[in-house]
Amino acid sequence: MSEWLEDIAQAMVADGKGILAADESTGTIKKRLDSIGVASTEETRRDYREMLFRAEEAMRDYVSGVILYDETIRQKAVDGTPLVDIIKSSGAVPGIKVDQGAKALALRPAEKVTEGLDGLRERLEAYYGLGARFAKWRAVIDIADGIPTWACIKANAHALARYAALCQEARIVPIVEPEVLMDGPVAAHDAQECYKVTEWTLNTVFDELYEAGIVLEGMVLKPNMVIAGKNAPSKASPQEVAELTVRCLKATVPAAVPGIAFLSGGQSDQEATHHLSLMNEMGPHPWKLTFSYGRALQAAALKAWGGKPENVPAAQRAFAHRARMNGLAASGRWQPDLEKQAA
Ligand code: 5MM
Repeated sequence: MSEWLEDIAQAMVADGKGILAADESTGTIKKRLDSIGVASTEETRRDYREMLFRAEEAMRDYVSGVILYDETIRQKAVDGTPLVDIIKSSGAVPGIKVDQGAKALALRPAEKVTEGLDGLRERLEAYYGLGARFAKWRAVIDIADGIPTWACIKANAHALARYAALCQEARIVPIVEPEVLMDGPVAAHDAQECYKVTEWTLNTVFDELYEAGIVLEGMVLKPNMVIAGKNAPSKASPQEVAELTVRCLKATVPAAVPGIAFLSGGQSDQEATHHLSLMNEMGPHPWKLTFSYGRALQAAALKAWGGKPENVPAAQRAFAHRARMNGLAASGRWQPDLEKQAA
């Protein structure tokens, strides 16, 4: 594979494919495994992720890249093959989460800033040696009374730009992920409020990326969709979510960015697929629009697996189905009937 940042970024948003976000930190993956009654150990985390990465059809046809966690990028499958090699042999690009989590922002206890810049240059060099060709850093912006503040948006955007510059220096494509939360502690905002905050955030992020000298052709943006909070009194329709999101992105994301890979953020599997498909139906757009889902790509497979080796084929089928639905959505060709046919 080409080692040029621009070529890697293009491969990450290849037609009909998207990114599998499998970079749950130890605390998050524990919650996921708890939900199916499986203890979170190094071995069960490996078994679960090996099941996903060995899902041949899903990985070969619909997954362009996989975001890994530090533990996973160093792990070997049961037969001794490095998990990274399994990903590469499917044709997908291995990537790595390099942020060290969203921590309380000093003097602004209701808000967070993502940490992890100290020592990042050295960590990126090591991850490159382990096979990572892209990285991910997630900033979280919450909406509630009086927040977000400019201080929070500015601090997070600045950190994203410093991270992105270090990545590009290390020949690693940065996924820039500023997430305006739909499932924060309050989450009672409507889609219009989400629009305003997302627009403010993305404008600030692209200002900072410009000042840091980022090559826009060699990055991928991973934003939230413009959507109401989970406790909002009224939800926006799928068509409204798609229209608001495309309008917001057109107003803020330069055309030089090759692709936008959405996070699912707490949407149901089908909602996340439906929204993506509607947005692509409205194309052509200046950039590719695809998925970088965690929960919305894994939930069905996790449930079908249940920690039992005999369930691996069923879990892989569930993963392949979800990946195919999202692959179709990435080219605006998903229809609700396709879900029923599979059921
Ligand atoms: C897979 O989850 C990622 C890591 O989360 P933690 O650092 O909290 O463990 C997360 O960043 C994820 O990549 C994005 O939120 C997208 O996942 P969803 O589930 O929102 O599509």
